[in-house]
Amino acid sequence: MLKPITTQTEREAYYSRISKKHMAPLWESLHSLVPQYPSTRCIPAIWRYEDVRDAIMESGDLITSEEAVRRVLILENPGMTGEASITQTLYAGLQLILPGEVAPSHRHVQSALRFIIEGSGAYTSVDGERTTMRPGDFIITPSWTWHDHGNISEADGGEPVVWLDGLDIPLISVLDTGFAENYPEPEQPIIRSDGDSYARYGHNMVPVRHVSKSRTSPIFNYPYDRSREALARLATHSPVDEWDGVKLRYVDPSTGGYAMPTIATFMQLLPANFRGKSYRSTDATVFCVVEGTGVVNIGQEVFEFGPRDVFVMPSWASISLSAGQRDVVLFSYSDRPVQDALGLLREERVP
Ligand code: 1HN
Repeated sequence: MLKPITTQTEREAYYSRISKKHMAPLWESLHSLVPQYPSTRCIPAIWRYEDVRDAIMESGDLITSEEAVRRVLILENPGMTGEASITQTLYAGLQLILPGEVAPSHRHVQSALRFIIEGSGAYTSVDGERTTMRPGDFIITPSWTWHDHGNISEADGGEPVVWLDGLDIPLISVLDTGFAENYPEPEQPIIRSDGDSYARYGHNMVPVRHVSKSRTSPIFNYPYDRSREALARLATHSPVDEWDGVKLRYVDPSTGGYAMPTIATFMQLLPANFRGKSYRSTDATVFCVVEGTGVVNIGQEVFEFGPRDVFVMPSWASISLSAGQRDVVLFSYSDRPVQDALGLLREERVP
């Protein structure tokens, strides 16, 4: 015989009693815990460089990079205010370093990428090697490596330099695997000359007895002119993908795998007047415009973009990219290596 159905009031009284024992009824939240498709708090958003540049430069009068440790304005996803997240797993920020400044050396478990946006004179040191930061360069700070940044003096031609930082901060936070420490000096000692890693690993060759010890690429600066040249050649001499234009993935040349273990990075070219078809993917992606102007449709949003703008595509939101009268070049990053490794990645292209 069926028991009489309880009333909502009786159920709520029961929920309240069990909450004191740190228990809750699964049946009230089952649908949101196991969504039919990704339902994220991450929303499409754009940071237009012309709207944010003044605030970034103003931060240079507010605090030194020494005091701030890192003078960065976090790009907060408007759906996740206060969480230092641009997507569920990734962080983005715009960092400023002025001529003559040093951002002191430290290391942490979080992996970082730098994508240089403007200015000249800045350099970053990673694990005993220094590299000059130039606009369009993609630079890696691997997990648990000492890193500090600096800028030459104004007299030597140093300018304010701004770059986009991408880190796996929310991912490391959800896994509770974060450790960090400061280096005893502001700058670490330099033990290899500028360009050493690139000479060893950046020319389709590796040192004869090289064995990969790290999960991160041994190249730590992928210079823009090389990436740009490859894209230009492919756009001119071969058919262009109808969704992506010409899109290349940065690799660890010693394995062919992703350049970073938790973050995938890409550079793509949309030929002038390209009208990209629509696709969606579970790897929420951050884009940074390098060259050209265009339009991106993300979900219900339409954003016009230009050089140095940053925009974000949430998981499973439809996206299509279009170029204006000139070729567009876009850098992008996502947590694709993590989804790939765990068999979670899904993509769909609208024909
Ligand atoms: C960090 O170490 C850097 O080294 C940039 O430049 C941004 C955001 C959160 C935590 C550490 C850097 C960061 C960061």
